[in-house]
Amino acid sequence: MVSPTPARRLGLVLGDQLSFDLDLFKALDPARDALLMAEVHSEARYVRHHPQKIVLIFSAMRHFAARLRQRGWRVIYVALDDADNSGSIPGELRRWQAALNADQVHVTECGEWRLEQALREGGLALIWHADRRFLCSREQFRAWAAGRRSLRMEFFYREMRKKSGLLLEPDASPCGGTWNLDADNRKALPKGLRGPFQARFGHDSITREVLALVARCFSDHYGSLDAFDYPVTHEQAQLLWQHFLDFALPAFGDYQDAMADGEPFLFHARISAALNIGLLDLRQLCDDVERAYREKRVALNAAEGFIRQLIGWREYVRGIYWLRMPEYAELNGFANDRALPAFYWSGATDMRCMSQVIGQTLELGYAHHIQRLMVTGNFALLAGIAPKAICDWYLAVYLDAFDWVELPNTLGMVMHADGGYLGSKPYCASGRYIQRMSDYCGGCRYRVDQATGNDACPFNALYWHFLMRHQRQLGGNPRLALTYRNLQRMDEARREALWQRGEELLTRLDAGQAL
Ligand code: DLZ
Ligand code: SF4
Repeated sequence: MVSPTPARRLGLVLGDQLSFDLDLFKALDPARDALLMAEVHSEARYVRHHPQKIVLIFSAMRHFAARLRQRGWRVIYVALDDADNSGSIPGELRRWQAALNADQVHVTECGEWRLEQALREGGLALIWHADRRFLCSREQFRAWAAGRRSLRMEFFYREMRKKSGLLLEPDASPCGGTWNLDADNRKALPKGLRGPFQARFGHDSITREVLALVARCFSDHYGSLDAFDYPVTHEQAQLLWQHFLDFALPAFGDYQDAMADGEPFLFHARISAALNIGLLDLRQLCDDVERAYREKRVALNAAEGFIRQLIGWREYVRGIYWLRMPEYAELNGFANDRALPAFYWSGATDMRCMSQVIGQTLELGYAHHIQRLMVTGNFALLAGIAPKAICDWYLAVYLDAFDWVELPNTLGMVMHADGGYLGSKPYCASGRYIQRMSDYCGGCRYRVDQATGNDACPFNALYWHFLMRHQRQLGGNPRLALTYRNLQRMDEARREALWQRGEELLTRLDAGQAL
């Protein structure tokens, strides 16, 4: 008797899961199972993603589907404009499960609580696989966090160094005798020093087709398509990575926090989007950087600074996200309710630092961490923007932004809206910080050395206004003790003038005026 052909199983591969190492590929069999990849309006529109982000994901998905087919997989690829496209991931999964009569549906943990919830409630029994592209699983983080009073990144980071064995001496002590060289990552840029030339990637026929599709379907989204030059395959991502190792990593350590006019990248790797969608592998990156240090091609502050971002901060924020969602997204510790100023979508402001960072964001879908934290983020914090509004902005405009990484960074680190759960003090700063770490102020219509008057840098009065209006919450924070002492030492007239200038700036924002 001939046994019946087993029913086909179906595996879902999302647009940020483009890795050949997914467990799902090991659980399924190319000879009889099928994979589903789908371009859907709901994912592209739940915030108005930068058009280049949609191009990156669709083009990388199409390239990955082709590679999977070359490896013998049957891939059902649903393009955005396919006639029967239901428009959502759960919808496509239901449609294809029924069409194939699949008896099992396999999925990998999602990067976003929202989508994972939609899949869990989507009416199908699913077989879930862990996302092993991270060093620390959700469960391991939960176990680390359990019973701790304070979840400081520094202690988590040390655990990850020990777990990975990265940058350790044979006796398991940290290379160089100290775990964290953050203090050696803050040099201001010497005048005239520029970042290296950029690795740029041209468009093949797949990317050209996607560019046309996105231009047609997402003309209502903010951001330009013109400069799209990002890697869309694993091979291209490797070239971008190699370029960083050769040309930028040696200076990355010193100038990690520096900013300069007309220099969107400086010595940053620009690999975060490729890493977050699966085109690069975390362990390989860390091993390559460690090797560069051991072979004396780069200094320890560069190697440690880079590895800390990857196995420290990046893994830590992911852990926090899955520990605290969904209520984390609702936190609003300062009860902010101000709308996002329109210039976040245009760059049309006289504040040079803001117009530079927003301008490059709209042009490239990129800004580096200090630009995000200390310019656009700092302004949103000082101006009391509603956390949801600024979080959605970051999620939309950056090519590398997915909720698991964007939300804790913005809501927690930038906005301090979680009441200090993630950071022990808000990263509030006056124009002086921006002046020290950049050359933006030289080309600005505002005077960074003034805090009151029409020409005064808006960051200055807003900084003091922020501290005054939240004195009840922040006044007892030991890390702000010196700052509050300085405020106390000011004479009353000065404090009043700063408050009034802050009020005037906020009133102008509320009236929809640019600054
Ligand atoms: C960001 C994104 C976009 C724009 N489009 C798609 C898509 O059409 N299909 C898809 O599978 N994934 C897309 N993504 C990535 C998903 O939004 C991402 O998987 C979730 O946000 C979870 O991280
Ligand atoms: Fe930014 Fe103020 Fe400097 Fe102008 S003066 S660039 S607004 S920090």
